[in-house]
Amino acid sequence: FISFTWDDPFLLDDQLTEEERLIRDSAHGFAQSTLQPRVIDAYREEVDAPELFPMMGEAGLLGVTLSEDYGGAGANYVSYGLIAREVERVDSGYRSMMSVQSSLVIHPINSFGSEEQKRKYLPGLTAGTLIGCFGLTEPDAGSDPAGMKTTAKKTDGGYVISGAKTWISNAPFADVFVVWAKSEAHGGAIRGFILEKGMKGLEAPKIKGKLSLRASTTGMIQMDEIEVGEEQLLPDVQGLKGPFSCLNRARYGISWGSMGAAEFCWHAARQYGLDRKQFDRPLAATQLYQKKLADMQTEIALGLQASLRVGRLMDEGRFAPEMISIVKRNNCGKALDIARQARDMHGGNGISEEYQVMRHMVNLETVNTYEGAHDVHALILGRAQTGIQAFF
Ligand code: TGC
Ligand code: FAD
Repeated sequence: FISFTWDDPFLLDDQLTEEERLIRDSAHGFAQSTLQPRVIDAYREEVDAPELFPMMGEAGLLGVTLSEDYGGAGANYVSYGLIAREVERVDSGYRSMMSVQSSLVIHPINSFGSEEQKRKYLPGLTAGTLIGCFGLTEPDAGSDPAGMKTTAKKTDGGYVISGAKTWISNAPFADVFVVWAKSEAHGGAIRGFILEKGMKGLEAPKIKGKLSLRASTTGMIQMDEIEVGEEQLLPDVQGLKGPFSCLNRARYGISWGSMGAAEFCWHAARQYGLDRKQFDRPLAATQLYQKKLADMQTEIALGLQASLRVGRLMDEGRFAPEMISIVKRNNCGKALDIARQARDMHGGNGISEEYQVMRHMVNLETVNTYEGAHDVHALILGRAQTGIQAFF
């Protein structure tokens, strides 16, 4: 047998291509040199950081799966997942900024947009000189987006859009808003529209006082009879499969990202246990401490392996959304458990910002809720295996 690599138990690294390893290493370098030094202050002060988008763009982190024609890297979904893992190793909020831009703004414009829309928005979005946001959730329609109240009414040559979206990442400083509305002209079907900062009737106030994901800016989108031309409609999709196909990609990325946050917490707890002595021996010399480390190692190794498998299937065009529900639900839930354990294993120091585990822990509360809450993914999986709808 070979010697065991404690921090890569199933030799995930061996299962990556040379190109994937290069992308992973470059994302790791950017995350550690540019994001890590600022995150503790940014989180405490709830800083808005739009300047990070062009920096992420230059580092090649935005729209990696997009073809090079529109400024992407033409990379695969495994690479996208590896980037999410490296960014979220620093903070879930920074990964959020990136994954909204890539999966929820660049993807729908690329997949459902006209050639003019692609040429107009995609190069700026991949460069990070344009910032995007995705408006699906409403005050009265969270887990059930079919209940949305935002409407698009037909006018001569366009639409009038009215409604409110809430809990929207990047909205307060976004230039490009992909919003979903029920369109009367299409029999009440949900359609996607691209709004732009500065349009009359569009406001995006910041939601202040978040106790989680404080390094990522979140806001509302208030739409008061915004008049747009026909060219702002995403022409090539109709119905909930439009936003859901974006969510597939973002949820998949989150399955990797949450494991990055969990790995940070695991490594921190291991090191803390080796360094800190109580009762004349390191904490890591106790059975309880080692059992917790073993549990963390096991869940992370299994979670990463599962995400890699789903990524490979996505790259082969053989994935089902339910596969993504399994890894999003499992990895977020397990990461949250691991972060809570790591916080406990740090004792009193665990509540200090300096040790960073508690920041990850409270971030993961959001990650477990957004992009389909933990229990909502259970219902998706329950429906897939029983054929019975248990949402209502
Ligand atoms: P349902 O009847 O199941 O489906 C309606 C239509 O959609 C199609 N569909 C999908 N298509 C692609 N991918 C998927 N995953 C799909 N799931 C469903 C389906 O085939 C059908 O198409 P058609 O042509 O027959 O009309 O719809 P439902 O209303 O029963 O769905 C229920 C449920 C609970 C599964 C769904 O509403 C759900 O997933 N809710 C969770 C909502 C959610 O995840 N919101 C996320 C908002 S965005 C966000 O959180 C961003 S945070 C990002 C960050 O900062 O990182
Ligand atoms: P609810 O749907 O009210 O759910 C509350 C609880 O009830 C949850 O535990 C849920 O699991 C449970 N529940 C709901 N329905 C059922 C059921 N049928 N059976 C059993 N239990 C159920 N949205 C966007 O569109 N774009 C964004 O960029 C975005 N960014 C976000 C950023 C942050 C920081 C946060 C916190 C949220 C963001 N969201 C975004 C919104 C997010 O997707 C929603 O919060 C999420 O979908 C849950 O909706 P809700 O908050 O209305 O909770």
